[in-house]
Amino acid sequence: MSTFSDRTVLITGASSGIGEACAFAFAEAGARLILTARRSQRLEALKTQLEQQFQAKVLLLIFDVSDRAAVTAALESLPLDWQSIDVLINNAGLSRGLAKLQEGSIQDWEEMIDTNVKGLLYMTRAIVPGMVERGHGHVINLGSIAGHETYPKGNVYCATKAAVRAISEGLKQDLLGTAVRVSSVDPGLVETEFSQVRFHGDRDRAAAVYRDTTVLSAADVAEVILFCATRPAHVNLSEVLLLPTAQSGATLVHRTS
Ligand code: NDP
Ligand code: 8X3
Repeated sequence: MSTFSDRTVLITGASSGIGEACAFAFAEAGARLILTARRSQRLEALKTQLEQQFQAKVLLLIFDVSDRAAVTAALESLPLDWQSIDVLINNAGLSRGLAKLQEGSIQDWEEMIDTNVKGLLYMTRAIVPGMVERGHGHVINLGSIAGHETYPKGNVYCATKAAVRAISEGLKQDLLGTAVRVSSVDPGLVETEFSQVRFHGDRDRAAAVYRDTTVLSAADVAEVILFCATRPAHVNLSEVLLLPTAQSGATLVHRTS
């Protein structure tokens, strides 16, 4: 029997990057998957691929995590046999802009705060009570090195990831005495669509972030998330800071030229 048979894993932000890589990793481990994001066509294509490659059971929910009513409606629409979520991977998130605070875009700030902090909270608030009731569950939040170290012009993005770190810590405290686990997986540089989103679609500027160095792949991060989720029930990996070998801090990146 595979590790995750009959276990249901909900992944936010599964249409790209780390979330998509988690979908592959958990499908291979035998999980039933609830995949969520806003881009439905991406998710439809992923569902077909996971069904063909792993015979995975996949259910899609298309919604914006920053829209509280949409979160509630999406989760309420789950068929009865999909409602018992065993693992929640709070991955949906983004950075917008890289600017001095005094010159920053308030719209960019609001999008980051609404998605990275409020969206994660809405999902957690809706799903964790069921985990407590059922006596098992695991919340895995995507933090970042940016939650450990603020870097110049990263101000609000770093603040949202510091908030994720505090929320993970607080949730672990509040769940003491239950069997529900909480992990924060905090990567350094990972090559995904992250920088394209940060730079509002400027591909050249995004590519420069990963120039002349070797960063993490989304699959590297998904492997660690799967590792967290497959420890024995009494083991809680609370925080994993996961950096490329070529990175030693938020702004310390070794480049070959
Ligand atoms: P991607 O841009 O590749 O993926 C982001 C995912 O989040 C997409 O699936 C996107 O789906 C989803 N998403 C964004 N906003 C919303 C929203 N409002 N509602 C629902 N879904 C949303 O980036 P990554 O895979 O790199 O990022 C995943 C997480 O990892 C983020 O939390 C990020 O902060 C974190 N992280 C990334 C690092 C990196 O260097 N790449 C390093 C450290 C942490 P859609 O647009 O279809 O809604
Ligand atoms: C993403 C990594 O360093 O670009 O959280 O903020 S970084």
